[in-house]
Amino acid sequence: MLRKTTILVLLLSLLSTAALLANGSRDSGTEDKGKLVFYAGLQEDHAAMIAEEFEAEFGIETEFVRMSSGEILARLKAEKDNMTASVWYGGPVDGIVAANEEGIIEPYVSPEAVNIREGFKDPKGIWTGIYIGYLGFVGNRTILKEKGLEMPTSWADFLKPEFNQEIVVAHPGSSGTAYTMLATLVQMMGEDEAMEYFKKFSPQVRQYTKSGTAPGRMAGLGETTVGITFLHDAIKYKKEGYEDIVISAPLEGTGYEIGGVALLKNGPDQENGKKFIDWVLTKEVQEMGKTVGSFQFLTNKAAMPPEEAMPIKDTKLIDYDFQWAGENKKRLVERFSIETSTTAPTE
Ligand code: S7P
Repeated sequence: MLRKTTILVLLLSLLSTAALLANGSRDSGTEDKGKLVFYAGLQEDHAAMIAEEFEAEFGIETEFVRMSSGEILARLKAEKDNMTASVWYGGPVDGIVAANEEGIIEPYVSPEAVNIREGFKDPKGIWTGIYIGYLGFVGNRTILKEKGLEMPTSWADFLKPEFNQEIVVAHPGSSGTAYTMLATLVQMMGEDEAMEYFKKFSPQVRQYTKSGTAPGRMAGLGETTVGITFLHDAIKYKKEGYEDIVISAPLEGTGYEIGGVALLKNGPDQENGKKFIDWVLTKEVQEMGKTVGSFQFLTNKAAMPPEEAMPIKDTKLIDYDFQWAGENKKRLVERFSIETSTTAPTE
């Protein structure tokens, strides 16, 4: 009898271990694990997938708000004394450096940061890189052909008379993508020369959008002839079926983003925020991006870059200074807006 009971107990414990393994480490408990709110600077579908997966993994109720980088910064400044979110997730790290200048970032060196490639993390833990994206050009093949235009392959091409009112680009006052463009040209040309460039460039622009992802979609829909965007976003839209999309990268060289994650100062759920940061730095979570069409290069040493990014891997990049770009963001955006007599759209 005793032997039978022992065997039964053993069997039951084996079964429950097997059930646990089958579930992975997914949380199935009922204990209250608190909440997490993050502000997302990357694409909405990417943020939604990550929020859902994090909640399923840890049993922590997770919410996010997707905004462009400039909007996140403005919102954090307004909420500084009464923070709603604990984490800034995604978007170029220039924005996080600018937020740190305002005293909004809590330094956090995640134990996972050892697995992030050198040069793609701040040594003091102000930000840690999660992906890398290259800035470039997008166009609509049919419209270019109809208008007898060549796809631009240099920054100088945008100043040609034939591109007058044919360009869509985001405004650096709202968009992290567009600020990457502004800081790139200032680093390549020097500030005064870059501002002269933008004074000539701006009348060529048909529309300034709020987000830097819009020009790619608009080129796909035939709503613009050409635009400036992160190349992985153009690749995403092409893969989603906008087959008329063509891309190119400037021959003189181009800037790039390190998309980052950071802990916010005085956030309401700091421990959950740290757990989230540790988790999003892992190889497995970085590799989830491609399942929703996020084709950036990855920062985790063990992570496999998406195959879709391979055609742009040899893009000529400048030695972009993220610290300088973040520290000078406020001033450069103000000067850009004055020199071009433009403001960031709110819609
Ligand atoms: O998630 C795609 C992605 O291109 O979106 C961000 C991009 O800058 C759009 O944000 P803005 O609206 O601020 O321009 C990038 O960080 C990211 O790679």
